[in-house]
Amino acid sequence: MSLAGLVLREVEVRMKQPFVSSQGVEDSRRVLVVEAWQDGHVGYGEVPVLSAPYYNEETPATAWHILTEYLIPAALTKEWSTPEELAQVLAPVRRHYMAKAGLEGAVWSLHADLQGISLGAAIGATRTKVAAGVSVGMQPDLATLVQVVGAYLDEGYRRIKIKIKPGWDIEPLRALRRTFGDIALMADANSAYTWEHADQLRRLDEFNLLMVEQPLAPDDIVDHAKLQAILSTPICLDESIESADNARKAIELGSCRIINIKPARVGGLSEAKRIHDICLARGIPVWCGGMLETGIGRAHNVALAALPGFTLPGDISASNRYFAQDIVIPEVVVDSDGYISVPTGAGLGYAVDRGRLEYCTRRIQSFGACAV
Ligand code: OSB
Ligand code: MG
Repeated sequence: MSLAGLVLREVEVRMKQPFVSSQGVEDSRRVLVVEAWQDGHVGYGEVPVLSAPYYNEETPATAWHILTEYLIPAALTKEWSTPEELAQVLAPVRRHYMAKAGLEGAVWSLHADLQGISLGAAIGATRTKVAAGVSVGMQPDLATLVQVVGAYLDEGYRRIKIKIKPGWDIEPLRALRRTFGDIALMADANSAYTWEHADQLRRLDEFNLLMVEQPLAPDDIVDHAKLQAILSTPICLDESIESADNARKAIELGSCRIINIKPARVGGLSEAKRIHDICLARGIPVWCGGMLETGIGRAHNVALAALPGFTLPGDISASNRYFAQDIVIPEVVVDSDGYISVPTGAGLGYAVDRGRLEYCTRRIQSFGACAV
């Protein structure tokens, strides 16, 4: 597969309200959008970096640098014919998984469009709809948390996840169980605890959570295994799993019972699918995580979550959970039963609003035969 050219943009999309986790605050999404062009067709990918390097090492500036200096030149000069082969061409660059995922994603989307099939069909998806969950950031107080969660339950979301850290864990979970009873509830610590907190983490068992996500450090699958051995709550890994090989080792060590797969965290849909396949073969349930993506990255997540091993509701919410206006038409919507339909049209399945994309663009560069 050869490309006529690529366009790289840095865009800014305002969020309706700030999103707060143990790793910091995001109040606007400054992400990169990659366009891959061929024969008048275009595919879109997103690099959903956060503003500061607290979730992983990447930022808008590092992703721009790695894409313009290394990844895009490699994609335009080396031989490859499928998105999976492109992933191999990009692999010699260490890490920088979100930068890679944006480029590979644009090519997956183009590849599907050129074949006249949906992105989901191109990666082997089988579901027609995916269950939507919502990730709720830290709130100023318990009353606000209860009110915010109540509103999402009313909208139909099928699973609630809250962000926790030492000092914002037991009380918020107790308040939610008292108010809403037996809802599908989980907590995400984004590595805010250490093995020293083992006793405190054991107290989570009383809340009958679906899982606790990434309690310990990203590089620590050893202490996660020790912790899983003393918790009845399943541990789900997020930051620790950046490749299929990481997933295999964590499963073999007993570091988790569930895995959150985000295409952006693992370098793209090809690696995400590989992690899915390993987990399916070993009986480890997976769900699709999110990085506060705009509609472009969100569309990729919807396609991924339609693979057969995605048996748990993901962090895939409606565009309007984060944005007053998204950059795709139609926006991603959740029906009153809490499901998102998997698009069947060719390519991404959601049209990019070109006017809005231009309006949101802060920086743009083209490569190959794409004139801007
Ligand atoms: O840990 O899952 C996470 C957002 C940004 C970075 C990391 C995470 C998150 C979320 C929100 O929890 C997921 C989403 O709604 O996109
Ligand atoms: Mg997480």
